[in-house]
Amino acid sequence: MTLKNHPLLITFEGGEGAGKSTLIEHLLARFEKLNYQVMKTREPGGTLLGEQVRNLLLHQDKYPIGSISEILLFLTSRSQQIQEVIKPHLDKGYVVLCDRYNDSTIAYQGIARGVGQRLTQELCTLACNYLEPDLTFVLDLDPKVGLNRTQKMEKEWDRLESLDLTFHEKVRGAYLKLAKEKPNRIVLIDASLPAQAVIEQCWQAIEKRLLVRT
Ligand code: T5A
Repeated sequence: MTLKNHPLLITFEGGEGAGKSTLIEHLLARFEKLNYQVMKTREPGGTLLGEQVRNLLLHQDKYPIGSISEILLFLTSRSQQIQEVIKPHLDKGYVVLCDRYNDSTIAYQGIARGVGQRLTQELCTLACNYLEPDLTFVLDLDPKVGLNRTQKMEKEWDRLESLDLTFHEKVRGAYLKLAKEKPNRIVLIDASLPAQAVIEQCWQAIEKRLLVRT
């Protein structure tokens, strides 16, 4: 099997506990088994600066963060990560699997927080210098189920996870809207299915769109 277009940027989106990290681990192993150069990264984070920004954004409650400041901090992490990690790997022909990207900013800040979809999209475009994913999976899940999954992991909820259910329902609605608007790039996946079924659906979509049998 070979890649039709190579290098590739594949992004993974969805609400809290939708199963992105689990899915990425499995897809990474599949690409490796087929001898592709593949790497995974996450947003916010992925660089020293990005991990500092992640701590500022998610793991503190000492000071408020306004919605525009919040967007600019997420985009600081992304811009740095593109420059330091994503672009250099794409230039070397890697498949890059990225846990969250611009659709997170548009869904969480642009739509759910109410900053505005268009303005947020423009800021994202500026920060990522027009680098769009080749393929995006949106893992769709009832936020009650997703938050319940993260609770079971016994990790401390971060600043955004701790927002009320109405916020997380808006995030879900935002992702559904984006999936409708960008059907060529975004594949909507039912994340309430068992993990193995989610993995298989995503792998099939990758094969269909990006791989050809030789
Ligand atoms: N954010 C981020 C913004 O507001 N704007 C932005 O621009 C960006 C980039 C990131 C936070 O920042 C926000 C969004 C987030 O609030 P994070 O810690 O990276 O914070 O949080 P998440 O990305 O949401 O990561 P989670 O770990 O919470 O969720 P995942 O990765 O989607 O889920 P995963 O794989 O860890 O699975 C959770 C649990 O469910 C199980 C797993 O085993 C695990 O226990 N599971 C399943 N169980 C049943 N069925 C399945 N299909 C399952 N798949 C996994």
